[in-house]
Amino acid sequence: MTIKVHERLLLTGAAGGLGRNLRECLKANCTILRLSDRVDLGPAGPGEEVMLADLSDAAAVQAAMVGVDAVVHMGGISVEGPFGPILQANILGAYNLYEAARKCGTKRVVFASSNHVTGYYRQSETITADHPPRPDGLYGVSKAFGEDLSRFYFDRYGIETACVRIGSSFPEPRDRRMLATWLSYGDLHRLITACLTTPVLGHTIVFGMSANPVTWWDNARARHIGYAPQDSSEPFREAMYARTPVPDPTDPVATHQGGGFLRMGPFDQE
Ligand code: NAI
Ligand code: 15L
Repeated sequence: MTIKVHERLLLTGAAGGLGRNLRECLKANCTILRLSDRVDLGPAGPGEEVMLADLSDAAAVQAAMVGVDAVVHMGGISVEGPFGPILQANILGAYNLYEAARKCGTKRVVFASSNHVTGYYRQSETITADHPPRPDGLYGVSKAFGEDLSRFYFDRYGIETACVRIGSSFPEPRDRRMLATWLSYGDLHRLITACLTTPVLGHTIVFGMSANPVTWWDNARARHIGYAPQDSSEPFREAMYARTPVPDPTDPVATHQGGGFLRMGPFDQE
């Protein structure tokens, strides 16, 4: 018999690429999986509840949090863009989520942070979770805010959080840069499961990466949660090199960890 670690688990951003992918695997960790997004999710399946909520709406987020033991927070703006939507979804949204967790007694959050918190480090550098943030845009700044906010809610209220700085989580690497940043869906499942099931999480920052042989991130801190990646981008390298041109060595795509995000913006305010 499988022991369900959490009675009710909330997955935000359930309609997104990673949310859709996590939906089935998260059920192994809970009795009831509550799915939330701001867009239609269709009907709830067995063992599921659906509650739509815009993250910028404090009352709606609070309602979605009632009875929830742990949250996998995938919802929000997931790319660089104008500040307005990022402010509402990622900054106000993170505040609403942690306030709701505090009021509802929710114990643990897995926060989908991003490698763009540290995108201004060069690809020639290897960084750890202790390196100061160097966001490569407003999106990265919003994720850095979420990380700091989660630290405060742990220190003040004891809400545990794993900030997972996801690299590039897609079925396969899409460009040469992603050979270093790729997180397979299988390893995504393993990592999120480790964050949810480790007995003591505390507050931690981990890099969401597979066992890629070329990497810019030292993930030693992830060991205490028991994450052991099983996939690697290496099998994709030869075909990737064959079908993509060698990038201009002065282009951020080839020089900085955040790649093309460094070229985005500024944006007109919405
Ligand atoms: P996605 O863009 O496919 O999904 C995000 C979901 O959040 C969408 O379903 C969207 O409707 C929802 N959302 C956006 N604004 C909202 C709001 N105001 N209220 C409620 N819901 C809202 O993104 P994806 O790829 O699934 O990523 C999931 C999370 O992981 C995001 O937070 C993203 O920043 C983070 N991440 C993803 C990476 C990847 O490689 N896929 C890399 C690094 C971070
Ligand atoms: C991210 O933070 C984005 O959510 C995702 O769409 C990718 O662009 C990823 O970073 C990346 O850096 O490849």
